[in-house]
Amino acid sequence: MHVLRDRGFVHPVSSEITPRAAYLDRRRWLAWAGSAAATALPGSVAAQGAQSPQARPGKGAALAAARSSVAGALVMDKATPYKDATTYNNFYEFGTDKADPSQHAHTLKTRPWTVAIEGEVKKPGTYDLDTLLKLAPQEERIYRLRCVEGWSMVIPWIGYSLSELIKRVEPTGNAKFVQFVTLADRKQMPGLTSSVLDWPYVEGLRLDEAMHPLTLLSFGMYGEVLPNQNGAPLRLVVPWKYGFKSGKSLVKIRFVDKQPKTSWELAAPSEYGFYSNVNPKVDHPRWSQASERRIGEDGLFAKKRPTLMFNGYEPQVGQLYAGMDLRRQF
Ligand SMILES: Nc1nc2c(c(=O)[nH]1)N[C@H]1C(S)=C(S)[C@@H](COP(=O)(O)O)O[C@H]1N2
Ligand SMILES: [Mo]
Repeated sequence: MHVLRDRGFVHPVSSEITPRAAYLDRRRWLAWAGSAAATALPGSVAAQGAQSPQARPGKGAALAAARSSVAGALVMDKATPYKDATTYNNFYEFGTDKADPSQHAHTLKTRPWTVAIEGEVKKPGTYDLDTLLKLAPQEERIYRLRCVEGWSMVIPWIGYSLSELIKRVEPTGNAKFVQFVTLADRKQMPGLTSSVLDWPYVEGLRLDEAMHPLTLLSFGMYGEVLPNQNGAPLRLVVPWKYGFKSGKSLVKIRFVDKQPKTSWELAAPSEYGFYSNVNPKVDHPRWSQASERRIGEDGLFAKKRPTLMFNGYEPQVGQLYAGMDLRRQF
């Protein structure tokens, strides 16, 4: 992708201004790029609006990516500062405090790494990280991620649609759901001594949710490979769902015919359902879900911003839930 730079003002190349959906995204991206220039990254599409190249924000290896053209993949909100995105985390395998993952996840060994593909597929097997990294072109996508705790972030993720992998392993007609299993190794993960969740941490999606182009298999963020605390070496990012549907450090993807259990459902079935769609109209049993605090931007005492249906991705994903009672199937 190319943009022309003229004294810091960014123009789209006219030949790129099609199709319409991509154009709309690009306009929003340009607005975003302008506001994000201060934290932009060379080699990353987030950098293309920058007036002067800056060092990548972290210490991870660079991961090249092209700007995504998937509809809805580039939100216009200002990106969360890298520091906040990498020090305010939920990764219970390393402890339940927000600062625990950044302090303890250095013990996670992310290579060698394999992901097992099992169940209702014609091509099951064990896929090596290097194979997965090259399976499809890496794209940068600027997604909102909202946690059910009432905070949100905007992160320039790198990865490709999970559908790219799913298509290659050829689900059978019996595959109706996909279960995601994440690493559970006591030697690497001090949080596993706690019984706060059942280990390994598991998540699930309906096959059509898993196939949606916005469902991202992510390997990086902010122009680099994922930091350990954010789910290295690969994780899921499902932008219209609460953060807890986005499993980190995946080791197994299983195609099944029945709705699989998820760790949060098992831990608190009255609070966390299978679907976990962001729905500002349905309160969590213990608090409202109508608003959120943007990490790094909205101070503790600032007015919260309203939470959007499906986290703002309703135009892209609302159809997946047409006819469902979202109060009952929460
Ligand atoms: N394996 C694993 N994945 C996980 C979690 C976890 O505890 N373990 N927490 C989830 C929750 S509650 C959220 S909000 C997001 C947080 O992702 P982030 O720290 O990269 O922002 O990861 C999700 N994925
Ligand atoms: Mo969360």
